[in-house]
Amino acid sequence: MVIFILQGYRHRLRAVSNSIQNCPIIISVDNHTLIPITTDGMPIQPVEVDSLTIYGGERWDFVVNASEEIGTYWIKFQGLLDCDDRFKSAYQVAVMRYEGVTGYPSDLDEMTYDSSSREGMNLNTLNQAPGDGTFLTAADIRSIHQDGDISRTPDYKFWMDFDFKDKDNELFHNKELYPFYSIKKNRQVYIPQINEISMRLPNAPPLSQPEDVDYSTFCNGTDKKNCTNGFCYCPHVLNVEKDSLVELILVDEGYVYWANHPFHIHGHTFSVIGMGRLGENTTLEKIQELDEAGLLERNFDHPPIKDTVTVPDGGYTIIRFIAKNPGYWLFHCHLTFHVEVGMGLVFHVGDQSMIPKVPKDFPRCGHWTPEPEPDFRENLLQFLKDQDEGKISVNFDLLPSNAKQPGPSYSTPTRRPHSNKQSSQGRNVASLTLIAIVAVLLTLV
Ligand SMILES: [Cu+2]
Repeated sequence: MVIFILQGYRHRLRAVSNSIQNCPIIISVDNHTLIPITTDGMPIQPVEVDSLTIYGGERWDFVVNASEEIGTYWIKFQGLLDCDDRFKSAYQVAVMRYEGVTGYPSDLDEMTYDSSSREGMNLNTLNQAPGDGTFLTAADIRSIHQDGDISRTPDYKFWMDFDFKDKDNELFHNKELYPFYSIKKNRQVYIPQINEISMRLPNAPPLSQPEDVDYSTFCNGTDKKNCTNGFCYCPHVLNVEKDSLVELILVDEGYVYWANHPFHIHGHTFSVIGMGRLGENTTLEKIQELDEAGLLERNFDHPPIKDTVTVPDGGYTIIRFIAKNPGYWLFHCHLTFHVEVGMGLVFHVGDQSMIPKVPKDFPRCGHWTPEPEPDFRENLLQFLKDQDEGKISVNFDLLPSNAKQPGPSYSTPTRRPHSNKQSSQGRNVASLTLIAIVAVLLTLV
């Protein structure tokens, strides 16, 4: 891809990350700085940086001044975590070309993973707390606007802690046939949960068919439902009154994997008022102790207004929003596998009287449970027996891996204190999706 620019002009670009995997991306342009001016569509006070890290679900607009010598320059995208040089060494490039010249900045074959980023000040740095000024986190930037009165005592304060859990969940580990600790470590599927709950969709859509919904199944962190063998699987719904002020303290305990979860809200924006990191891992209790001691700092001076934010692994992010929009709104990790298996919840804002009725003949839907295969258990046991005896060979790796270091895709998990269960490394990432779409919105600002 080639983006054409005019010397002496400012150019506004928009980066959108639809990264569905654990793959933040550092964006930079050789010899040029970036001046981010919006995040998730909301204007911010401009800052000049050398690179910008973008997470799944985020959008950033930034300005590039075409103030260098007329020529061609690489726009670089360097993947982190599952995309970094431990696993995939994933990077991409595009070309920024001044009007009046042709060609490329260098031979593409000379580009390497290591050369696909730019030194210097990075904004939205991965797994860091606001620090010493050599980088900037999302919490360090300042909004142009103030999003209402968010500094008063919140009407609701929700703690949300999350990590990957070694549960026998019904989605991946049948507790009788192939429980978590009975299979090879690199086949164990840790499940990312919020407050030890995997979000399950309700039996009918509450927005359009409220009369069909079984509200008795709804659950939350203190009232868990449908729990089997420690695995809770229920519609995780938090009720808040319209126009109330809601505070969320997101805690990534970070014991399993060195991962990163970008959290995204629907129907609202939130102010990012705090961020911190205690180390490679932490606990909910530790963060709560800090809060009780008044040590969780909150910034109310033009905090950035966003709808997607990262949480440092082993740390926390504090956000507040005013629940202005009645309805049922998803709040979830933006990584596809994580939200698919239940790393999300729903804010129910207001009550049903505030939600308009659906049009006549609006399509209806609900649970559909297929008839179980009559001999499923027997067939599966026979399959496993045949596999054990070498009669069947099964390759679980769906796609070949180009990893320098074959095997699990995440870094080695650390062990939780007092746990006598051994942690395991994770699943292979079968394929890499590194999607960063950069579109020139306004060539001339
Ligand atoms: Cu996640």
